[in-house]
Amino acid sequence: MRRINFDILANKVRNWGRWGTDDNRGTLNHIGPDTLMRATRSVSQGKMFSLGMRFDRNGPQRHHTGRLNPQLYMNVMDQMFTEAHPAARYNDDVIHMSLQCATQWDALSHVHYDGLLYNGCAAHDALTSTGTKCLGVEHLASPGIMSRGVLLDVARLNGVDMLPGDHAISPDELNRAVEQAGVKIEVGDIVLVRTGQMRRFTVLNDVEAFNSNFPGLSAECAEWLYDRSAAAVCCDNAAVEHLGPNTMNDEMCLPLHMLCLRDMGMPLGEMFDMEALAADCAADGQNSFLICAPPLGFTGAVGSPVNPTVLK
Ligand code: UVW
Repeated sequence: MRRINFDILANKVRNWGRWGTDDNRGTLNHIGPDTLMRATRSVSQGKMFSLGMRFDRNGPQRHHTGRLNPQLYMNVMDQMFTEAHPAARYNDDVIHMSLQCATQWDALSHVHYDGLLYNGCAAHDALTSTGTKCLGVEHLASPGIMSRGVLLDVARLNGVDMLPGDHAISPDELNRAVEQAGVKIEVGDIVLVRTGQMRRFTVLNDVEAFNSNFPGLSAECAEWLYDRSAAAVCCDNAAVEHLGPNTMNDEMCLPLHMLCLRDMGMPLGEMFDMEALAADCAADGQNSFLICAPPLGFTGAVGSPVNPTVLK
């Protein structure tokens, strides 16, 4: 298929070489001391929120997709340390899971096209069965991901609990959500977009609906994020972007993934549960806060689970 609009957009947002030829952190480089100090100034109330889902066998993955909900096994139970102290015992556990199964970061190596990943890294050199040699999630884990976060509650903007599955969020809608939030997006901010999709899983308990059609960002939002020098974007759905029955027929499959991860170098935060935070923001009118969401440093992994923590 010929690519015209996609390639124009990709050329506009491409950050290759901007932070050096061996850069692995992409737009997280926008987070400097000024951004972090601004983040601390958004903390004034001592309220804390977790945006992480539970990690267990009843997670949002369906069996046929190849992604596995966490399977936890106790491999050591009620074990004695030493016969000298029989009363002192310990327990250990093991987990088998897809790193992408619940609240998680996509590393910059998660997707690619035309044989190249972010910063021009060649897929055939980088990708191996034991992990990626470049752009692994370990580079996002150190020194971590922390910044000022801004909640853009697009569901609330539209006066609904959940946007319908065919809703593709436009850049203009993001502008209106920024106006509603009363905050200007500044260099290095992490943008959190709420669609209400998480409720299809946590409230309606409907795994099919949660995974079928996602309200989410349209591909054009990549340029919006680029223009504002955002550090990352997170959403309460499983792909950040809008996915519906027709979206795979576009010029590019998963266009926002390709533009953000591969061209811009922007990590995507998926399945962030923003419900409690959004209710609080609607109540107190404060839509900016400190967010701390470091992935785990799995060497060579293309993503990582995370338990994002917000402090207001
Ligand atoms: C894919 O399905 C490729 O991506 P994600 O899990 O990031 O939505």
